[in-house]
Amino acid sequence: MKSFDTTLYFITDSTGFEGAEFLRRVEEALKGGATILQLREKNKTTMEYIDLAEKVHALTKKYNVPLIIDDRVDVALAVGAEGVHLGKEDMPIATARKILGENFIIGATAKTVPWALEAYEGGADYLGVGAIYPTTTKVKTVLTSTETLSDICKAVPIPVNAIGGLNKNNIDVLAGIPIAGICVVSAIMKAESPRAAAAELKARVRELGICYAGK
Ligand code: TZP
Ligand code: MG
Repeated sequence: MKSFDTTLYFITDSTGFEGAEFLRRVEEALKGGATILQLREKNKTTMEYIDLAEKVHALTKKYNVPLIIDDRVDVALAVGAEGVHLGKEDMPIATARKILGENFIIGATAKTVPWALEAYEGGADYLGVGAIYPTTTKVKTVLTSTETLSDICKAVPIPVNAIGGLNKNNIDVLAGIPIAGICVVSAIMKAESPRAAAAELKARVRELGICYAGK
Protein backbone atom coordinates (compact mmCIF):
# COMPACT_ATOMS: atom_id res chain seq x y z
CA MET A 1 0.00 0.00 0.00
CA LYS A 2 1.31 3.41 -0.99
CA SER A 3 1.28 5.66 2.03
CA PHE A 4 2.70 9.13 2.49
CA ASP A 5 2.31 12.10 4.79
CA THR A 6 2.22 15.60 3.31
CA THR A 7 2.10 17.50 6.63
CA LEU A 8 5.41 19.22 5.90
CA TYR A 9 6.20 18.95 2.20
CA PHE A 10 9.64 20.41 1.52
CA ILE A 11 10.44 21.40 -2.06
CA THR A 12 14.11 21.97 -2.77
CA ASP A 13 15.73 24.69 -4.85
CA SER A 14 19.45 24.37 -5.41
CA THR A 15 19.78 27.91 -6.84
CA GLY A 16 22.66 29.67 -5.12
CA PHE A 17 23.96 26.66 -3.19
CA GLU A 18 26.97 24.64 -4.26
CA GLY A 19 26.55 20.88 -4.20
CA ALA A 20 27.71 20.03 -0.69
CA GLU A 21 25.89 22.95 0.93
CA PHE A 22 22.69 22.04 -0.95
CA LEU A 23 22.87 18.44 0.26
CA ARG A 24 23.68 19.59 3.80
CA ARG A 25 20.55 21.77 3.80
CA VAL A 26 18.43 18.94 2.44
CA GLU A 27 19.63 16.63 5.19
CA GLU A 28 19.01 19.30 7.84
CA ALA A 29 15.43 19.69 6.61
CA LEU A 30 14.98 15.92 6.89
CA LYS A 31 16.38 15.97 10.42
CA GLY A 32 13.95 18.78 11.23
CA GLY A 33 11.02 16.60 10.24
CA ALA A 34 10.08 17.17 6.59
CA THR A 35 7.58 14.40 5.89
CA ILE A 36 7.94 14.31 2.10
CA LEU A 37 10.52 15.92 -0.19
CA GLN A 38 10.38 17.12 -3.76
CA LEU A 39 13.50 17.67 -5.83
CA ARG A 40 12.68 20.62 -8.07
CA GLU A 41 15.24 21.54 -10.72
CA LYS A 42 14.43 23.64 -13.76
CA ASN A 43 17.81 24.24 -15.36
CA LYS A 44 19.65 20.95 -15.14
CA THR A 45 20.46 18.59 -17.96
CA THR A 46 18.94 15.13 -17.65
CA MET A 47 22.30 13.78 -16.57
CA GLU A 48 22.70 16.46 -13.89
CA TYR A 49 19.12 15.96 -12.68
CA ILE A 50 19.65 12.20 -12.33
CA ASP A 51 22.99 12.67 -10.58
CA LEU A 52 21.52 15.06 -8.01
CA ALA A 53 18.39 12.95 -7.58
CA GLU A 54 20.52 9.90 -6.73
CA LYS A 55 22.33 11.86 -4.03
CA VAL A 56 19.12 13.28 -2.59
CA HIS A 57 17.47 9.86 -2.71
CA ALA A 58 20.28 8.41 -0.59
CA LEU A 59 19.39 11.02 2.04
CA THR A 60 15.60 10.67 1.90
CA LYS A 61 15.91 6.88 2.22
CA LYS A 62 17.99 7.36 5.36
CA TYR A 63 15.11 9.30 6.94
CA ASN A 64 12.39 7.14 5.43
CA VAL A 65 10.88 10.08 3.56
CA PRO A 66 9.43 9.67 0.04
CA LEU A 67 11.31 11.44 -2.76
CA ILE A 68 9.16 13.13 -5.39
CA ILE A 69 10.76 14.35 -8.63
CA ASP A 70 9.37 17.52 -10.16
CA ASP A 71 8.25 17.44 -13.81
CA ARG A 72 10.22 14.43 -14.99
CA VAL A 73 8.76 10.92 -15.14
CA ASP A 74 11.95 9.62 -16.74
CA VAL A 75 14.18 10.97 -13.96
CA ALA A 76 11.82 9.61 -11.29
CA LEU A 77 11.97 6.15 -12.88
CA ALA A 78 15.72 6.32 -13.44
CA VAL A 79 16.49 6.85 -9.76
CA GLY A 80 13.69 4.70 -8.35
CA ALA A 81 12.06 7.70 -6.66
CA GLU A 82 8.79 7.18 -4.84
CA GLY A 83 6.90 9.74 -6.90
CA VAL A 84 6.63 12.52 -9.43
CA HIS A 85 4.94 15.92 -9.38
CA LEU A 86 3.28 17.08 -12.59
CA GLY A 87 1.96 20.47 -13.65
CA LYS A 88 -0.23 21.49 -16.55
CA GLU A 89 2.66 21.55 -19.03
CA ASP A 90 4.11 18.20 -17.93
CA MET A 91 3.03 14.67 -18.86
CA PRO A 92 -0.75 14.21 -18.40
CA ILE A 93 -1.54 12.51 -15.09
CA ALA A 94 -3.39 9.59 -16.68
CA THR A 95 -0.48 8.92 -19.05
CA ALA A 96 1.99 9.03 -16.18
CA ARG A 97 -0.20 6.67 -14.16
CA LYS A 98 -0.20 4.18 -17.07
CA ILE A 99 3.59 4.27 -17.25
CA LEU A 100 4.32 4.33 -13.53
CA GLY A 101 1.70 1.94 -12.17
CA GLU A 102 -0.43 2.13 -9.06
CA ASN A 103 2.33 2.17 -6.45
CA PHE A 104 3.99 5.34 -7.62
CA ILE A 105 2.98 8.61 -5.92
CA ILE A 106 1.74 11.10 -8.51
CA GLY A 107 1.13 14.67 -7.40
CA ALA A 108 -0.47 17.42 -9.43
CA THR A 109 -0.76 21.18 -9.34
CA ALA A 110 -4.29 22.61 -9.36
CA LYS A 111 -5.58 26.15 -9.12
CA THR A 112 -9.30 25.66 -9.73
CA VAL A 113 -11.94 23.09 -8.78
CA PRO A 114 -12.37 21.77 -12.37
CA TRP A 115 -8.60 21.40 -12.69
CA ALA A 116 -8.45 19.59 -9.35
CA LEU A 117 -11.23 17.21 -10.40
CA GLU A 118 -9.49 16.50 -13.70
CA ALA A 119 -6.22 15.68 -11.89
CA TYR A 120 -8.01 13.48 -9.36
CA GLU A 121 -9.93 11.62 -12.07
CA GLY A 122 -6.68 11.16 -14.02
CA GLY A 123 -5.23 9.36 -11.02
CA ALA A 124 -3.41 11.98 -8.94
CA ASP A 125 -2.64 10.98 -5.34
CA TYR A 126 -2.37 14.49 -3.94
CA LEU A 127 -2.69 18.10 -5.07
CA GLY A 128 -0.59 21.21 -4.51
CA VAL A 129 -2.73 24.36 -4.58
CA GLY A 130 -1.48 27.94 -4.72
CA ALA A 131 0.18 30.32 -4.72
CA ILE A 132 -1.53 31.40 -1.52
CA TYR A 133 0.88 34.35 -1.11
CA PRO A 134 3.29 35.93 -3.59
CA THR A 135 6.47 33.91 -3.77
CA THR A 136 10.11 34.75 -4.34
CA THR A 137 10.79 31.28 -5.73
CA LYS A 138 11.09 31.17 -9.51
CA VAL A 139 7.75 29.87 -10.72
CA LYS A 140 5.04 30.71 -13.26
CA THR A 141 2.02 31.04 -11.01
CA VAL A 142 -0.91 33.23 -10.03
CA LEU A 143 -2.46 33.67 -6.61
CA THR A 144 -5.15 31.24 -5.46
CA SER A 145 -7.59 32.41 -2.80
CA THR A 146 -8.10 30.51 0.44
CA GLU A 147 -11.76 30.16 -0.65
CA THR A 148 -10.71 28.28 -3.78
CA LEU A 149 -8.28 26.22 -1.69
CA SER A 150 -11.11 25.29 0.64
CA ASP A 151 -13.45 24.45 -2.30
CA ILE A 152 -10.77 22.18 -3.80
CA CYS A 153 -10.28 20.36 -0.47
CA LYS A 154 -13.99 19.66 -0.36
CA ALA A 155 -14.20 18.63 -4.03
CA VAL A 156 -11.58 15.85 -4.05
CA PRO A 157 -11.02 12.87 -1.72
CA ILE A 158 -7.21 13.09 -1.83
CA PRO A 159 -4.76 15.13 0.28
CA VAL A 160 -4.51 18.78 -0.73
CA ASN A 161 -1.52 20.93 0.24
CA ALA A 162 -1.32 24.70 0.25
CA ILE A 163 1.74 26.27 -1.40
CA GLY A 164 3.23 29.66 -2.13
CA GLY A 165 4.92 32.20 0.13
CA LEU A 166 4.06 30.24 3.26
CA ASN A 167 6.11 30.64 6.43
CA LYS A 168 5.66 30.21 10.15
CA ASN A 169 4.28 33.74 10.53
CA ASN A 170 1.54 33.61 7.92
CA ILE A 171 0.01 30.13 7.91
CA ASP A 172 -2.74 31.02 10.40
CA VAL A 173 -4.81 31.97 7.36
CA LEU A 174 -5.08 28.22 6.65
CA ALA A 175 -6.71 27.35 9.97
CA GLY A 176 -10.03 25.57 9.49
CA ILE A 177 -9.35 24.64 5.86
CA PRO A 178 -9.16 20.84 5.49
CA ILE A 179 -5.74 20.76 3.87
CA ALA A 180 -3.38 17.86 4.51
CA GLY A 181 -0.31 20.06 4.94
CA ILE A 182 1.84 22.81 3.51
CA CYS A 183 4.51 22.90 0.81
CA VAL A 184 7.41 25.26 1.30
CA VAL A 185 10.58 26.12 -0.55
CA SER A 186 12.27 29.26 0.81
CA ALA A 187 11.00 29.06 4.39
CA ILE A 188 13.26 26.01 4.80
CA MET A 189 15.75 26.21 1.93
CA LYS A 190 16.90 29.75 2.73
CA ALA A 191 16.58 29.55 6.51
CA GLU A 192 19.64 30.09 8.66
CA SER A 193 18.93 26.66 10.10
CA PRO A 194 16.80 24.49 7.78
CA ARG A 195 16.51 21.96 10.58
CA ALA A 196 15.08 24.46 13.08
CA ALA A 197 12.86 25.99 10.39
CA ALA A 198 11.41 22.60 9.45
CA ALA A 199 10.81 21.63 13.07
CA GLU A 200 9.14 24.95 13.85
CA LEU A 201 6.94 24.85 10.74
CA LYS A 202 5.86 21.30 11.50
CA ALA A 203 4.93 22.29 15.02
CA ARG A 204 2.97 25.32 13.71
CA VAL A 205 1.13 23.13 11.19
CA ARG A 206 0.22 20.73 13.97
CA GLU A 207 -0.95 23.62 16.18
CA LEU A 208 -3.29 24.68 13.41
CA GLY A 209 -4.84 21.24 13.59
CA ILE A 210 -3.86 20.59 9.98
CA CYS A 211 -3.93 16.86 9.72
CA TYR A 212 -5.41 14.92 6.85
CA ALA A 213 -7.37 12.03 8.25
CA GLY A 214 -8.39 10.56 4.90
CA LYS A 215 -11.82 10.86 3.37
N1 TZP B 1 4.12 26.55 -7.02
C1 TZP B 1 3.30 27.52 -6.61
S1 TZP B 1 4.09 28.61 -5.60
C2 TZP B 1 5.55 27.74 -5.70
C3 TZP B 1 5.39 26.66 -6.53
C4 TZP B 1 6.42 25.69 -6.89
C5 TZP B 1 6.81 28.16 -5.03
C6 TZP B 1 6.71 28.17 -3.55
O1 TZP B 1 7.92 28.60 -3.01
P1 TZP B 1 8.00 29.39 -1.63
O2 TZP B 1 9.44 29.80 -1.56
O3 TZP B 1 7.60 28.45 -0.56
O4 TZP B 1 7.09 30.57 -1.76
MG1 MG C 1 6.05 21.03 -13.51
